[in-house]
Parts: sequence; C-alpha cells; structure tokens
Amino acid sequence: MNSLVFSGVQPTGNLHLGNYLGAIKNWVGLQHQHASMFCIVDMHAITVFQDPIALQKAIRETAAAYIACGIDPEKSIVFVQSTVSAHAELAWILNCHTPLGWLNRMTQFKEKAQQSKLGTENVIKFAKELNKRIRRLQKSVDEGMVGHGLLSQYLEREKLEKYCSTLEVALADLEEDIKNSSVAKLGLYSYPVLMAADILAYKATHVPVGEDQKQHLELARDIAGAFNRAYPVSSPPCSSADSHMGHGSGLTRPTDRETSSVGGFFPLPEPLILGEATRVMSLRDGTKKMSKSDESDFSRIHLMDDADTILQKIKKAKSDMEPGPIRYNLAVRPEASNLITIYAAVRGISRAEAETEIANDNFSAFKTRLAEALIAHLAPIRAKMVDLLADAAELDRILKKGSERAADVANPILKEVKKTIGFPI
Ligand code: AQP
Repeated sequence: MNSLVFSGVQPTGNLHLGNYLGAIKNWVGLQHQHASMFCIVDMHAITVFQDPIALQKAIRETAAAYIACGIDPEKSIVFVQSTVSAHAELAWILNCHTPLGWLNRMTQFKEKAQQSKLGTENVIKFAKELNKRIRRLQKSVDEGMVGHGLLSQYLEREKLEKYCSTLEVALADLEEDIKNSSVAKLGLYSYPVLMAADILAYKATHVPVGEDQKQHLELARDIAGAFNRAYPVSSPPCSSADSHMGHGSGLTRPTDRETSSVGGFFPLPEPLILGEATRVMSLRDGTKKMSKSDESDFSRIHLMDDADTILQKIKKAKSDMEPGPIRYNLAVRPEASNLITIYAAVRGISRAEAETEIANDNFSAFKTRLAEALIAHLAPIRAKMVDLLADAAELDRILKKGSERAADVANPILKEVKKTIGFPI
C-alpha cells in the first residue's frame, strides 16, 4: 500500500500560530516520510467574499509561509488549488454522490453561516442608518433648512431618490434572506465536498490537519466509501493509483502498510492530527479557536508579527486568577492551558515538561518566557518569508511548476473516474 500526504490552508489573510502548529509544522516532517502535496486552497477561500487583490497577495504569502516553515518545493508539490481543474471537476461528481443529510451535520458550516449572518446584519444596520441620514439631509435641503450648494453639487435629486429606493429594496431582500437563513452561499455549504475532491483527486492516503477539520475528513472518507460502493472495482485501488502517478510529477509514493484503504476505487484517507497543539485557542478567549477571521488582531499571533508585536500580544493575552502554579486544566483554566500548550509546542517539549519549567512563574514571568520562546521560534520563519516575498516572480515560478506536477497526478485519476461513471473520455 503506497502513501500520499495531502493538505492545504486557505489564503484568507495572514497565517497564524494555529495554522502553523496545527498543520504546517507537522507537514515538514511528513514530507520526508511520504510523497507529499501541499495546496493553497483558494477555491475554499472564496466561499466567503474575498477582495481579488488581497486574495492574490494572500496566495503568495501562503506559498512563502509554506516554504519558510520548511516545506521543500522540490521534494513536495506546492501549488494553488484553482490552477488544477481536476478539483472542481471531481467536486461536481462527488456532489452527486453526497446525501444532503451528511452536509447538514457539518458544524463548521453552521458556525460560519452564523458569522456571515451577523456580518450581514451589521451591514444592513449601517446601510439603513446611512439611508435615513441621506433622506433627512435631503428633506432639510427641500425645506430650505440647509444650503442647497454642497449637496446639489454632488448629487442630483432624482438620482439620489432612485439610489435610496434601490437600496431599501436590496436591504429588504437581504433581511428576507436572513429570516430564511439563506445568507451563506452554496459554496460554503458544499465546502466539505470540495475538500473531499481535493484529497481524492490524488488518491491521497494521509491528511494532516488541526482538530477542527476532523469532521470534514470523516465526511471525505464517507464520500469515498459511497463512491466505492456505487462503482465497485475488482482490482486493488492503490496499485492503479501508482499507475496514475504522472511521469512529470516527480513524486514517488513510498510504501506504507498502515493506510486503511481496502478495495474500492478511492483509498479512505486517514486524518493525521499530530503534535501537542492540535487546537490552538484565541489569546482573548480560551474557549474559541484561534482563527484568521476573528475581529481582534490580539486574538492571534501571525507568522509575520515582529518581536514587539508578539510581546505585546502575549502580555495582553487573557489569563486567570487561580492561585498556585500555572497548570494545564482545559475545563477550569482554558486560557492557561492554551498558553502552556503553545509554549510546549514551540519549545518542542511535552505539556508536563512545560509545567515543570514554569512551576515558579507567575503569569507575568510566564508570559515573558513564552513571548521569548515564540520570538526565537518565529523570527527565522518571518525573515525567510520576507526574503521570499521580495521575489514574487520566483514564487510564481514555484507555484506554476507545482501546478503542472499536481495536474500530472490528478488528470489520469480524473480520467479514470470519468470512465468509471460512464462519461466519454
Ligand atoms: N486554531 C487552530 N489550531 C490548530 N489548527 C488550526 N488550523 C486552523 N486553525 C487552527 C488548521 O490549519 C489548517 C488550515 O486551516 P484553514 O485556513 O484552511 O481553515 P480554517 O481551519 O478555517 O482556519 P481559520 O484560521 O479558522 O480560517 P478562517 O478564520 O478564515 O475560517 C487546517 O488543517 C486547520 O485544521
């Protein structure tokens, strides 16, 4: 049985410590044990609106972060999801094999749909207020209470009236959408199917992720199973996957007897949830995941944060008032537990060892110690990212090469999928 590691991060802003400790840091070691592919999942990013210029920038930053953290683009395949069309094509085919009930169970959709709902409610509130003020101002002008000059210079009465009415209708539609819980886009709902396609397009066997992605990985296995049952094959899957390792990909799959794929077209991908920090929490709230989309910059450490910023963020991190030594206790002391976990992960020690090291520290001393450890760990990564980002053309070249190698692996597999389901090829 041959193994292939596949994983990815969304280019949705600055990568943070959670992305690093929960995912990328683990990839670095894995690339030496398995054939590996690391994707920048821009198609997932657009499940919520992204500014096109910012998205382009974030794609390069994510590529730079992978390489700066230790991913070797010669050894592993580093590429952008949207540049390999097999992801979208296979996603559609898998959509047609995924019962809605399976997607309805996904908790991340519910959380993100709620965030999107709250964001939209805020925009509506703001726009309504603006509309009200414009109308009030217009009325004052009409009644001669405000000088006509400035307003009429910029706005014609009729155009303004049309604009206000159009906005009112749009806002009413949006409110109706919110009432019907339909603000979130279809793409956000079917995100886990695209994720299954990302993995299965390469017949990947191992997927290193943070704990938050476990449910999506289980769904990917269910979808692979559903496809396998719908189209039973007589030959074992990975011998055929070997023949799919495109010649141009430069990727050879080492043997690994531990993967769980037994029979069927697709192997069932295994989640790899590794290390001490499988779920890094917000620095402002130890019960909330550290996330790029958190409104507060102080909730997370970015890989590009300089030493001063890291020190400030750690000093301001929420702690607790429990007496005695700082101890790991997730239920009672979520913030302290999070800081200990981060400290252990960047020092490369266990939580128990970390507790021993900080046994005599109060929070102020521990935070200084933690900030120093973080700065020492992240400074070389930041410096390398700065270097890499200074040469955008070289990053683009690496990504283009990666995309060609990835397509070499995916295209023959997609062709066989199409043949299997009866499409002309
Ligand atoms: N807080 C975290 N702790 C551990 N692992 C984490 N990951 C993300 N946050 C944490 C892991 O990073 C990989 C890539 O994540 P992603 O960017 O594709 O999506 P995400 O999980 O939705 O990350 P964010 O930061 O929460 O993004 P936004 O705010 O845009 O939704 C995954 O392996 C994930 O497990």
